[in-house]
Amino acid sequence: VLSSVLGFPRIGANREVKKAVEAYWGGKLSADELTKAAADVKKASWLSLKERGVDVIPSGDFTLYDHILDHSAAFNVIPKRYLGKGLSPLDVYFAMGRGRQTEGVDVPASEMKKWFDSNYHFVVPEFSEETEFKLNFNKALEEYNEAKALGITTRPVVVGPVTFLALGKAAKEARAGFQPISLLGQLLPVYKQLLADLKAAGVESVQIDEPVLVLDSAAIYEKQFAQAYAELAPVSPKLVLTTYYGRLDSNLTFAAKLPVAGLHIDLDRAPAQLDDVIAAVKPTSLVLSLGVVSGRNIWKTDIQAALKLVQKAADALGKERVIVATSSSLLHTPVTLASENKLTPEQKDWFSFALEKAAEVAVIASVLSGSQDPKVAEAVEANRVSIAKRREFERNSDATVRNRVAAITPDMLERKSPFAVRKEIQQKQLQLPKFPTTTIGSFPQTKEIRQARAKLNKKEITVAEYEKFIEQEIENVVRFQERIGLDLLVHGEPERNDMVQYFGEQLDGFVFTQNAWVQSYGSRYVRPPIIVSDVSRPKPITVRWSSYAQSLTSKPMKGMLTGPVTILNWSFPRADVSRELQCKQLALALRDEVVDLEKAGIKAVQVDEPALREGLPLRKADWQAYLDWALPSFKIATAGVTDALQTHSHFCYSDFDDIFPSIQALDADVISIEASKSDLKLLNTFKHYGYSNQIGPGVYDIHSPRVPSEEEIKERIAAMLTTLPADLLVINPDCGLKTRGWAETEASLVNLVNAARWARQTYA
Ligand code: THG
Ligand code: ZN
Repeated sequence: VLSSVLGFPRIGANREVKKAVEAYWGGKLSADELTKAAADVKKASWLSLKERGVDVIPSGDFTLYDHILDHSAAFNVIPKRYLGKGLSPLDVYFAMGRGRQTEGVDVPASEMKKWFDSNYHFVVPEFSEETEFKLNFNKALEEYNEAKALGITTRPVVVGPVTFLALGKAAKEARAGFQPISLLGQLLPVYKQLLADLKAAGVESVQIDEPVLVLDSAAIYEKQFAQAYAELAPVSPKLVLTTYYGRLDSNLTFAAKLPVAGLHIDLDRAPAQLDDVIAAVKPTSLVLSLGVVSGRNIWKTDIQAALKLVQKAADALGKERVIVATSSSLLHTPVTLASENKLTPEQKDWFSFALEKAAEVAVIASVLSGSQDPKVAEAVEANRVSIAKRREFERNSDATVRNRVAAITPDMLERKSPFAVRKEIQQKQLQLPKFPTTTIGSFPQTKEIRQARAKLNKKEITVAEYEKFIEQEIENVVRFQERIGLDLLVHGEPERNDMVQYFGEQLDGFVFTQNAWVQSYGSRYVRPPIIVSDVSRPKPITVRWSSYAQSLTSKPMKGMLTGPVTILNWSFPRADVSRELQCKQLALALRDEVVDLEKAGIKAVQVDEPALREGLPLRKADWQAYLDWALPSFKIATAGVTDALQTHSHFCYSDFDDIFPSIQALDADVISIEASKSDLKLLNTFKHYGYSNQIGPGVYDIHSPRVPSEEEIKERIAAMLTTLPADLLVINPDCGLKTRGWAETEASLVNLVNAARWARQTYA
């Protein structure tokens, strides 16, 4: 029985890729040096997987920025705006990912979207009638050869054709109603070339990723799947059709009939599909790759439980038709537990990161093969002991917290008066002008801020010195906002490493890591905290900083919190109790914080829920069950205050069409949403549903260093006002500014304030 890993973190054990890519952007590393740095990381990954005993090692899954962007570049899916500017192919690639504003070049980044229900973002391919597919390069083949030169035979990973088109969007210049999937016929010859080249190079099998098969929306592509694989199979190495993050459901009927050699299913997210899948593939000769080791969490795999699943498949199909695998790529997990030295041995024993998961896959496959190796038996026994210890720990609960959750009543979810009443009371306190300007909360996280935090962690400065430094940063941000004329101020969040990690570190029930980075997008990584037990707030968290900031100014200061759903979705949750319970525990902790902020004299508090949308289950049938606890959790957190407190919330990503009524139901006084890259879509959403509270659709994209002109912002405001009432519109960027430098932040915000002044005159 073979063991297989579907993909590995691309960031390097010590964030080597981030460092190299950013050095390249900064002109401190050449393209050749960047290639070399990447090669070192790939080599280290392949060798360490081999060392852990993994049989099927992936190649072609590496990326300098985003694997979907790589695929677009390889297939020549490059919007014209990036071409003809004298940029090298590598710089065109990065310009697509992050935009570019250098001498003679001014292009915004392509749209980024959340990758399925994860905290990873991909760069959305843009298709039109003009798209001319051709193979600019064959990444899968290059990496296959690169590994082979090191003596390692790998299985190339290729994004499948239907998924590639289905995840893309129609380019602006495409005709109305254009559907990317209509290009399948033109795309397949290029796939044939790619796969035939792999075959010619001696590649035995290819992992072809079609994760759209776990979505409801794939059902309409049945014909296209049949067409694609009928054409590709004859010229390809053996294809393993790979699905992950969910269940195949009715798509199984056609997927199991495709002319491929194998099918991979996710048994971490969807263990219940195993029986149906076995039944569907039994009459065929398909090999079944069973994703029993989670690619999405950091918990040690219960090997006994995994063995039961794989054994069942082996009994039904024969061992030779079974592969033991990770459920998905391991890109969502940190590289290795070996880099953690602050976790207690007890805690460390609960977890597996990517490399430890690779070892688990190998052990499970060995047991299933009937291995008599004493090392395997030892590993299985050690795993049994670890799992038993964790189960023992899970029996602990915090009675106060549990009782408080059980005692939540419906009235705790509702504000005292309706929005119209609150709006007047709030306006009296806040005295904001029409089209008030504000920001989403964070200001540039400068090198100095990061250094101060690093020094505090290394005890090179005292807590008092650190706090003095943070106060100075807050004062600078406050003076800056006053100077350029923003209306509702923020303190800038210099004290926070990350909006989720920071709260994780202040709350009981979490553990956090030293080096457990996970890629979020491009060169931006996060370190998700881990929920290990019941969550509570030992003491106020942000009150000190928000009150300090308010004490500096007569303008209103907005308190800044991360919402319960987002903290949950961007942490590694525990697996022994429901997400609902964990979310409600977080909601109660945050409710206390919001009430404390109001008591401290803060008049507006923002509770961000950027991850509310991405947490939505992949299948529509599961949505309501999620919304039934996610929406109340936000309301629990924000409804403990008087009518006078203006609540804000922020949502990233504009795919709101389907849940806009839920956003309205949160009843936040003001929401801001990321909108700048899909204006039209969002406006249609407003037109369709209407919106009754205040709203700030972002007027420019902060994910790129590019400075928006005043004209551009005015145009956006004018467009917004075609569907939104003027007294509801708030003017703000589309997300927090922590990734930006000061120069572009100042230039952009000055343009934003000027555009708001223009709007006040124009729409008086
Ligand atoms: N926090 C978390 N997840 C997120 C965001 C976040 N997911 C969506 C969105 N925001 C992604 N955006 C970012 C933006 C910036 C960074 C990470 C994700 C970032 N990371 C620093 C880096 O890579 O240099 C490291 C931060 C640190 O020092 O802790 O700047 O905001 N959880
Ligand atoms: Zn955002």
